[in-house]
Amino acid sequence: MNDRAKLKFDIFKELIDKYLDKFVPVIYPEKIYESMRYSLLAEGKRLRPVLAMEIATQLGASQEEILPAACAIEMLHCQSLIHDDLPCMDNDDYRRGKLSNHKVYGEAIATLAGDALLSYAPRLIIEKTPQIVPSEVLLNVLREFFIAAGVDGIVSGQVVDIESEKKSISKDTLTFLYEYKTAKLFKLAVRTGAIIGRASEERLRALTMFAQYYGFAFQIYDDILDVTSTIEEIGKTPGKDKEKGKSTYVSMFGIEQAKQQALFLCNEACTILEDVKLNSLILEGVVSDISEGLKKCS
Ligand code: GRG
Repeated sequence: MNDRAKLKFDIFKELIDKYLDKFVPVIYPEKIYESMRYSLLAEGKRLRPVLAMEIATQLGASQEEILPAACAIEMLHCQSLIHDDLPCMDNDDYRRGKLSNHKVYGEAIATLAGDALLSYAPRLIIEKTPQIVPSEVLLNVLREFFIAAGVDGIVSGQVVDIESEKKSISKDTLTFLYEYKTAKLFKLAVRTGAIIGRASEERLRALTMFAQYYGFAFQIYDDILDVTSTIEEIGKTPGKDKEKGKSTYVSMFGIEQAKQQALFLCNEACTILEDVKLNSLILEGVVSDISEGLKKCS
């Protein structure tokens, strides 16, 4: 990402961090709020809320209109990470460069922290979005949120992920997995930004396709990093996919082919961006971060 894009990205990220901090206070019973804050305020990239903010504001919405929904998306993402790390799921000890939530607060509180974030998020959209956003727009945003959070979204992605462990799966199943586990939240982010920014149907469709390509490239890159990186670089334990017998693009096709596929997907994402004419340095930047990162992997 170039310097101008990075500067804007960091400004949005700072706003999102400030907002998240403000909206999850520590009150009685402190333990649950502390556990929510422990994961939520940890050093995440904030990619999804920044994408939502960038799209909404490039389309003419104000930052105030999109901030609550952008933060709600980060809360949902954070919930999925907390639950994903639990011993009954992927059993990971590290996340975002720190011990995972259940390692610090125990499994019961970590599970409840995830649940609490999941129900806090839509409340934030309803209660904090300014009134200039019409109710029908808000309802649409909430509908997108519940689709992505539910059985038509990351829940089914996680189910197929678990059921695919230590099995040889088809390419169609792998595609389902990437789409539901990862691309759905990027689609939620871009669609939320587009809906709040009152995008045309045509733009909404194009941005959804962008998120599909970007989400797939992102997951393939994440799989490659699992094999090629250190814990310091990715903030979580590397080598987990192999240890758990996960089917990934890397395990099915090898690093080189996975890399080529991810680069192809980045190119497709860029082509859509040209057509969509949003002139967004951030959207171009997040794609180039993956393609540049891929070129350095071996
Ligand atoms: C919604 C009830 C409910 C359940 C969730 C656990 C679960 C079901 C889904 C897990 C989905 C999951 C963890 C997908 C992995 C996606 C992925 C590669 C996440 C890493 O994203 P980054 O790199 O993380 O953006 P940071 O920490 O930077 O935000």
